[in-house]
Amino acid sequence: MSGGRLVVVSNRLPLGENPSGGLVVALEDALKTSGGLWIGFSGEAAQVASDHLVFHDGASFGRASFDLTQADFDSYYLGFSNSVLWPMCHGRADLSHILPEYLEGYRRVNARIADLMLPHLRPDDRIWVQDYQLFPLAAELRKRGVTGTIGHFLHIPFPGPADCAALPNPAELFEWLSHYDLLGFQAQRDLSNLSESARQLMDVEPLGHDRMRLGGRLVRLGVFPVGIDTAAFMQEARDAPDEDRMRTLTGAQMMIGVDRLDYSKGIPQRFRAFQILLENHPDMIERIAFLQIAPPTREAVAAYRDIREETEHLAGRINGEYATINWTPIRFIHRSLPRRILAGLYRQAHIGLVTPLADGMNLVAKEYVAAQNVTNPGVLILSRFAGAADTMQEALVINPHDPWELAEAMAIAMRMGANERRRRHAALLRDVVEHDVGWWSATYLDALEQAAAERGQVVDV
Ligand code: GDG
Repeated sequence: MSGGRLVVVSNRLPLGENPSGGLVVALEDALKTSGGLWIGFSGEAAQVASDHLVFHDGASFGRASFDLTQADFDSYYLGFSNSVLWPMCHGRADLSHILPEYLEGYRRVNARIADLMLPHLRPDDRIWVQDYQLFPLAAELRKRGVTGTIGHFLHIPFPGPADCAALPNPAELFEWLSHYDLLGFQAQRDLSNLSESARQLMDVEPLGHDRMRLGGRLVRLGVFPVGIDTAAFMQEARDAPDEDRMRTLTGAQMMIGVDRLDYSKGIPQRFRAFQILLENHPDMIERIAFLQIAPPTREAVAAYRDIREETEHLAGRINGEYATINWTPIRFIHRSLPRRILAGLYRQAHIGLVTPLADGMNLVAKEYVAAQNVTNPGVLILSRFAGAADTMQEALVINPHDPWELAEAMAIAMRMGANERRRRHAALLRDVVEHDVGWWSATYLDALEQAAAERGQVVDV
């Protein structure tokens, strides 16, 4: 980055000594070389919200956290972020739960974050805001006199006109967005949804394919598909415990799913498809073992308790019907496993099952590919509704709503010969290696720099 300091703001601050994880790895260099700062929620509930940021040592860049009261956490995070925005962005307006105090809390927390940031900002900072929890942050900073370059990246899908219209405040959403210089999305689909929603709800016409005038301000738009730390994950999978252990344990080929237990991930749909596979292809009985790892998430929200019940019930029913003395069709682990164990499991799995009904990108698809043994790789089954499907066409790309199609894809994957598996995997791996998380952040930051250079100039549009 040629300009000023990079300031990243995200809902959660990566804490602990030597923080790792995809985003940290991607942003560390830019933060380190620019003397940058990362700001986010500490994860701690406070009795009384404090009036300053808390700084943390132990990383190669500056880190500063804010706390939240339980009431703020409930309304801003569980409430407006995850009971209103999340369902609308994933095409599930029917699961939303709109309460006026959620929106108030969301506005209040974003305003407070702006207040806390203000004393630490410099005029030439490049501020990069992450995700849907912080849409109003640029508007709040502008109100407080911040005139520098601010970008946003949305990790989840952007809603189309029908879902935008289901929000309690569609016009306010566009007002929030208008204060960014650059809006980044995972996939072309999201950029198109933004343009179409703005056109239908706000009567705004896009300026070409990558600019829009919102509220009198010029906003640049771009698609930046996020990746993983591919080289590190490949290494982790190679170093993982012995490949044959799992197979001798189960005596069957493994099919794996790894998802937070979220209704957007299509877990019940894949269980139903698996049942159809066993029904239509009885030769698969005792030959395929489905391992679903689904750590709990947002359990205080009712829709998440419902999905847990539905999933456990289905797994129990299918196991009751098909299990033999020697074989359990579905193993469902409702806990988080250590990353290196996960890497080893991906590598041992003959099928990686990634079937969200809607997903910004889906990093599990990329991790599964990176973890494979290149001489005997497994097969990725991928939902066409994951952002990842845009670039991962050599997977078996399926419609997750159609359990018959999905069951057939499982049968095809089970029978696929080594040559075809290698050919498909090589193409997928090329994409995952080339477009890793470092590529993602560098591409976004270049675009933000470009936006900074163009600001102040009269742009001919
Ligand atoms: C959002 C968007 C977008 C899962 N279980 C365990 C575990 N995981 C890790 C996976 C993967 C990550 O969590 C999940 O990432 P996804 O991309 O699949 O999904 P979201 O959490 O919904 O993320 C998504 C992403 O942001 C990035 O922009 O791709 O579309 O929804 O890395 O491996 N990790 C460990 N144990 C588990 O049990 N250690």
